[in-house]
Amino acid sequence: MRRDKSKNLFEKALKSIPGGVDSPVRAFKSVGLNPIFIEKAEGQFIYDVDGNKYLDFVLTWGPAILGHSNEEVFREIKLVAEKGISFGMPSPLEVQLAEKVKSMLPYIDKIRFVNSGTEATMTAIRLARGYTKRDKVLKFNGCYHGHHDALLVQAGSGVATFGIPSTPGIPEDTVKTTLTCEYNDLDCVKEALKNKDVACVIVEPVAGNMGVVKPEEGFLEGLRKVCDETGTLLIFDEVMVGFRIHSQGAYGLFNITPDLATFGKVIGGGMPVGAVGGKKEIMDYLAPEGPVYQAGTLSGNPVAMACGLKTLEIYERDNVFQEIMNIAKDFYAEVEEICSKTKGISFNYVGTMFTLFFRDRAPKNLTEVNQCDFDRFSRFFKFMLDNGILLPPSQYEANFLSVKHTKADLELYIKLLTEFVKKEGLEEA
Ligand code: HOZ
Repeated sequence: MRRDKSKNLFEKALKSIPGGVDSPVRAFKSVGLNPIFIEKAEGQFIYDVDGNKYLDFVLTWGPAILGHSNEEVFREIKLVAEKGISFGMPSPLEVQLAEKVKSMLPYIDKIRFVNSGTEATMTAIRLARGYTKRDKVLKFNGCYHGHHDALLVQAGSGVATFGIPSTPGIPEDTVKTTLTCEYNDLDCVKEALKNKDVACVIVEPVAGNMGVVKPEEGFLEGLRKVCDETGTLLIFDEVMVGFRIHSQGAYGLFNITPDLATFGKVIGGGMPVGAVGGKKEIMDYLAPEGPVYQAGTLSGNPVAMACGLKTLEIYERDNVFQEIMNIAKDFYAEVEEICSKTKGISFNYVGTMFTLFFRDRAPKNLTEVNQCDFDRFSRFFKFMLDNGILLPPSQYEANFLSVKHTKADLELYIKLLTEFVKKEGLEEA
């Protein structure tokens, strides 16, 4: 497979863009390759500038749950864009998207739209601090909540991929108020909250940014209970998992109601949309109703709102979550079967997200993810890429499925995984 045009573009990009990419996770640096530059994406496939076609498990890092370039969504975007692409004033579409999300997630009384997942979690943290009049926040190692100062501590995603323990540029004083616990360690949380001075616990209810790591039985329930006992707000960060682990997210899957939830990715259908939503009495603390300030010129942008709204309408109408699960069921069972017969591989999946870990047992926290065989992951990534499958280029990331992925597509993944296992001599004797 030749990738000369990508290589040339990357060389050019390096001269004018730091690291040649606009987000570190796109660099294939940790797997020892150059990034591919993309020409177009359709359905379950993505095409690079050299004309190579890949079955896509990155799906723009989650949003493309309908597959790429859905025609109905495109038509809607075009119709809306023809009336103007930004007003800086309220438009009917943001009300419609708010109502749509509320109808799908009944625990949300009010929702504020922003432009990214980072903005959503930043707003949620400020709101929690303003509402509780407490400064400290608690997050979990390996969870990634975007790149704002307060939460870029022991973070997953690119921060873990590139082994960056703490980022220059974030003042010591800022992170003094950020407490961290290992994922699934409820005792650590109880200890941290006992002085009743923590504003909020923010958690990915299923972690996706250290690969898919599941909450152990009782963990989320325990968080809810200890938060209630100590007056701490519980924030579910659903930027990655929203609409992907269940059609009603963590609320639907675990029957636990957070005080606030943050969204991104699927909610914008591929356009820059984030959101924070939750209980009325907390949400009304946001300006102009309340004293906590948050703003954005492009927030609620009509084209982005139209894209998110149409995506969610199709998602609901076509029972997209269930459709994906119908196809994924056998695939997950087959991958589990392969893992049970091999050494050095394990598998975690929840809903439409999965990660294959190069470690004997599926990890339950960041310490365990850090024990994976990263060289083997790099070889796996390259092997799959050379055979026409694009995976996220890091062990610390989740793979995503769309409604366009077919049984045959997933069989190709299984076939290649089986070949890789043989090649690496991983079969159990
Ligand atoms: N949050 C995304 C997956 N971990 C990555 C987005 C990015 O950093 O570009």
